[in-house]
Amino acid sequence: MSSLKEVLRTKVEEHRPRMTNLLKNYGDRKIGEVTVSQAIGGMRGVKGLVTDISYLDPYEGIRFRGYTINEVMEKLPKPDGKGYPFVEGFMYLLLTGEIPTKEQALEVVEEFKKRSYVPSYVFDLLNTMPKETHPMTMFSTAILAMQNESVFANAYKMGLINKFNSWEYMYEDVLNLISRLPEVAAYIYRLKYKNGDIIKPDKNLDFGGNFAHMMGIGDPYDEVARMYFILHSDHESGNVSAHTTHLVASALSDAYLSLSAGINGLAGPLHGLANQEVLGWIQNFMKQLGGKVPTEEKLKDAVWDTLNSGQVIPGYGHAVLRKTDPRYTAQREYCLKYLPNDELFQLVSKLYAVVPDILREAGKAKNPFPNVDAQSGVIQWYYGLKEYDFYTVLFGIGRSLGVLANITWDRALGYPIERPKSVTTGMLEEMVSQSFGTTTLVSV
Ligand code: HAX
Repeated sequence: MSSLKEVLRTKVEEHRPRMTNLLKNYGDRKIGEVTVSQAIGGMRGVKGLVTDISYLDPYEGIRFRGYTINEVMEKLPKPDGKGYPFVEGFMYLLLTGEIPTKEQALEVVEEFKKRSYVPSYVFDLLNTMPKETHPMTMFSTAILAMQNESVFANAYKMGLINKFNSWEYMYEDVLNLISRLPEVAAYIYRLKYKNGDIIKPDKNLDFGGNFAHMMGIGDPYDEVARMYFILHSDHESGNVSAHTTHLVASALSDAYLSLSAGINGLAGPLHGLANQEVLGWIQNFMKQLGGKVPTEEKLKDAVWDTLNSGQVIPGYGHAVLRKTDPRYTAQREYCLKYLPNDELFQLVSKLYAVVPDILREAGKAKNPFPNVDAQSGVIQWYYGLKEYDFYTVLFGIGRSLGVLANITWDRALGYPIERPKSVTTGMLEEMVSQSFGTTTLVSV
């Protein structure tokens, strides 16, 4: 066994008294208020979740365990001769808050390999699904099917779970599940787009390297995979995929049930599916222009046409961020270094030059800047992964790292079942009329 679990155990034991102290001595202290527009408007900005895995500042962007994207990429150990860190070492950081040594990262690499067996019934199930099924549906179905393997569910059935040890069973499921995801995802890809010509895993490779190998894409796609999974891993806990995973886990559902639900949320076009939407949208207006690279004027027309038809510009805007997403910037920097002359990259760059001003002029979006999804398809396309409805599955592998680290800690800290309170529209009307000392509401 790697030292990861023992380090995590120490961290959990150190952290528990902090939570107990807050609850016991400061439980009634207010940390915010909820307005009518927040109650109606998707709880935007309501502080009602606690996580230490990552924090999203509206102007700075994401920090993982306190480290910026650049710091993570720089500080974490890397495979020999490679520029991006081991995904396994990054998982060590998410779980423990500590940068692992190379030796510790390699221990987790071995741990993942030992756990990576995918039961054959998962492949049988995928084989029987209709060919046109969306790959995110296949991915979520495969994860759900593996619930049969849950160590947590089995221990629960046997009456072995209590408040103190439940995180250890969750941890087992989390590591097993993550280590299987690359093979499941690559299988879906090859089954759906490469006539079922499946490539077996190579036990000599790390998470990113093995994924690239099973996808059948040569170097440096292993580097792209490592970068991509790390960038997409976590975005604090209020986004749809993270919150859904946390919510489902709060009912003591195991990691398989919880992650499958979170992946379904990621599959929505306003969330993770936006990365495929960006490519679809670009291809669509390229087709309308007879395949020609559009001029800036034509691009502006296409953006306005989309807005005027009541649709959103995919890859732009964000519920929390108020600047260009640093995950966008990290991928843009990769493109500037390795594929500066790529036609699609240049087109996406041109969009970056025109969309923010148009969104500002349109006057609705609070954040006119690009998010992670505006750029992520470019790199995939360049390395030959042109089946863009698969892009959200890549996002899903990355996102699993963050949300599964979160639910391990949820169990360790004994977070209870989540159950916010709802009110009726009539109650809201009553509350606002009382607060203005009148029973007459403004008529509409
Ligand atoms: N294009 C057009 N209009 C947009 C917009 C965009 N990219 N972003 C926001 N708006 C509009 C909203 O639709 C909303 O309009 P209404 O008042 O008519 O409903 C208004 O601007 C205010 O929205 P907001 O407060 O700025 O944004 P929200 O917090 O409500 O929503 C979204 C955030 C990311 C969902 C939104 O910006 C959007 O739809 N963007 C396009 C889809 C996208 O790229 N999603 C991926 C986001 C990142 C992510 O989660 N990846 O997984």
